[in-house]
Amino acid sequence: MTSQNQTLFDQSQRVIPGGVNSPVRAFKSVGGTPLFFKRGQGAYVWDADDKRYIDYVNSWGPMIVGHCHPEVVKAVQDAAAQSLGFGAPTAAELEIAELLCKILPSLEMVRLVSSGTEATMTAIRLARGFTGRSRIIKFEGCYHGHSDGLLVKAGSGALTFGQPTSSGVPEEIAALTTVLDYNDAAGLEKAFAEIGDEIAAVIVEPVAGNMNLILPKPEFLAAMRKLCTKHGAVLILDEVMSGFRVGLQGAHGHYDIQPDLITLGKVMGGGLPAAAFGGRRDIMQCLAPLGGVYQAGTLSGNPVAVAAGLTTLKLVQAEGFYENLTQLAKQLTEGLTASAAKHGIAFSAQSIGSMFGLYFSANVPTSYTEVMAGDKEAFNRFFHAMLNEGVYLAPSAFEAGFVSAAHSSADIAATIAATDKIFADWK
Ligand code: KE4
Repeated sequence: MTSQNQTLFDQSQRVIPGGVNSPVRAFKSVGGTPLFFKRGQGAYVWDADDKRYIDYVNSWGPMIVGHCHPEVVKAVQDAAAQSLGFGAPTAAELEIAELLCKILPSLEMVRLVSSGTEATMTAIRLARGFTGRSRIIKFEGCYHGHSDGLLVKAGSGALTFGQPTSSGVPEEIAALTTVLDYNDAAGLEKAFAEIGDEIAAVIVEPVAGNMNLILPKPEFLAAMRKLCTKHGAVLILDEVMSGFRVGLQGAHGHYDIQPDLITLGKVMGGGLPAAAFGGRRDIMQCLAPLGGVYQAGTLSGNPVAVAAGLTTLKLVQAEGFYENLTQLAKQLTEGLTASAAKHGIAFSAQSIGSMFGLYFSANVPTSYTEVMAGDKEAFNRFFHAMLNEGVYLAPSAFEAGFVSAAHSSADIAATIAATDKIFADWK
C-alpha cells in the first residue's frame, strides 16, 4: 500500500517548492520521503500513516513541555476566543516582556517579533545603528536565520569579505560579513586586531546547534566579550535555539557570559510564531519609535502566540524542570555511546541541558571542520533505521537533538534498545 507520506509529498511538490515550507524538512540530507505529521501528544508524534515516533526534534526546539500540553492548549484556546490578533498592544505582551526580563537579567528591554530570523536581522541592524559601523562577524557552521547578511560563508582569505552561500544575496552585502572559525579565539583576536574598529557586531550561537551540537570553549566566549568591549562592538548572543534549552538562563547563563543583545525564539513561542531580541537599554532605545533604527511587524506580539509562549515559560520554571531534562539527555547519550562501544562502532555523543549531539566519529567534535569530518552516510543510515524503530531524529547529521519534559526514562530506554538492535547488525 502506498504510504500517505509519499502521496502527500508527491502532491505537495506540485504546489510547494520541494514540497516543504522549510528546506531541512525535505529529507534531502538523509534521503527518502519526508514524513508528514498529523498529531503529536507528549513525547510522541504520528505520521500520515499513523506510525508513532518518539520525537527528538520537538519542532526544532519549541516543544520543550511536549506536544499538546493541556495548559498550553487551554491558554491558546482562551486567547483565541478573545481574538486572533489586534495589531495593537495587549497586557499579555507586557506580561511576557516582564517575565523575559525577570528570567534573563541581561534583558533590560525586549521587543517581540515573529521568528528567529527577524530577531537576528533586527539585532544586527540595531548594532549597526548604535555603532554607526557596517561590518559584522559570524562563525562558520552557525545559523542565524535567512537574512541576506547571514547567508554568508568565509571568503577566500580569512579576513577578506564573506561570500554568499545563497543565490540572490548581493556580493556587496555578503562582503560586510566576515566569517571566522567557531572556537578559534586566536582567529578572533587577529580579526579584531585588523578590523576591530569597523565591527558593528559579533553574532554567535553561544552553544552551537546548527552544525550538530558544538560546545564553546570557555576562552572563546571570554575572548569575544573582552574584544567586543575593547573595540566598542556589540556582542549578540543568538539564543534562538539554546535559550531555555541549555537551562533556564540559556547558554549565556550557563557560561556566565554577558551579552549586549540576545535573540530568542522557539521555546518562548511554545510552538507558535513568537521570538524576541533585547538587551542593553542604551542600545534598545535606538529602536523606532524612540530612535532611528526601524523595525516593525504586523503579527509581533500576537496574543495567541504570546499565550503559548507565556504558558510554556511558566512551566519551565517548575522546580527540577531542567535537572530532569539534563538527566534524560545524559541517559540517552551515555546509553547510545555504550551501545556503540559494545559493537565497536566509531560513534560519540554529548549533551548540555535538554540538547544533545550524536556523531559518527570516534571523538566529540569541537569545531566545524571536525563535524564535517564525521561519517554522514553512517548517520543517514542510522537515521532511517531509527525511523523504522519508531524514533524520529533530526533529518540531518548537522542538527542538534532535543528531549522534552514529556519524555520518560522508559522512552529513553526504548531509544537505547532500538539503537542497540541497529548497532548489533551494523556491518
Ligand atoms: P527561524 O527564523 O527559523 O524562526 O529562526 C532562525 C534561527 C535563528 N537562530 C538559530 C540559532 C536557529 O537555530 C534558527 C533556526 N533553526 C533551524 C533549525 N536548525 C530551524 C529549522 C528550519 O530551518 O526549518
